[in-house]
Amino acid sequence: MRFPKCDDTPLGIYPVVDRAYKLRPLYECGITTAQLRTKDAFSGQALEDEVIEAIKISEEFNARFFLNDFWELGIKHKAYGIHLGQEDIQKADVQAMMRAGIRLGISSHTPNEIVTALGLEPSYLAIGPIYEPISKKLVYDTVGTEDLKSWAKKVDYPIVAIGGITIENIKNVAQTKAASGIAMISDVLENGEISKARTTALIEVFEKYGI
Ligand code: 3NM
Repeated sequence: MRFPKCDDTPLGIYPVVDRAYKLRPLYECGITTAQLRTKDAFSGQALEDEVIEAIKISEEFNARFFLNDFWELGIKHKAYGIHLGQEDIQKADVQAMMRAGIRLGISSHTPNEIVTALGLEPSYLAIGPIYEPISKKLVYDTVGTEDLKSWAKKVDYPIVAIGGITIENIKNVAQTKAASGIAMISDVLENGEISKARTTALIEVFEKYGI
């Protein structure tokens, strides 16, 4: 049994934000997929409230909302999906997520990690870092667009490209036609807040050159 699909339209520009309130301006620009990745900023009830707010806003826009890490809260509040890293999938109750019918996206950085992720038959496979990440230091080599293309050819799952993708280089990633979604943290932001101008420009490039 595999995790549910993400419906037929490409995931598109896929911003990853640290606060729920940042979702609304993204959706107003036409973003249809987003992720909340709060890491250690919240815990307890504050975290749960943030998740509830994010899901509420996302439902208002009929958007595909993925919650990073906190899979139990995602199930409890019926998020569209959960996004987990390779270490998280070892610790999470994959069967519980499967039973809940929630979608699952998994990060991968190497061919071996792709094999591990695909063993769980996820809803999408994130591959990165395509370029040097701006907001996060990773120990992994950059993938680049050539490997993205060749890895994607071997994989029958939607791919999300992530890492160092900006308005300057997104065209190269979109033109690979390998990515259902192109994720980023930094380039939808200006001084830490959502820039509608940047977001709209990114969407335009995806629509012109992507799948
Ligand atoms: N995951 P920016 S790269 C959260 O390769 C994250 O798995 C990555 O941030 C991966 O768009 C990354 O600022 C950071 O480069 C993406």
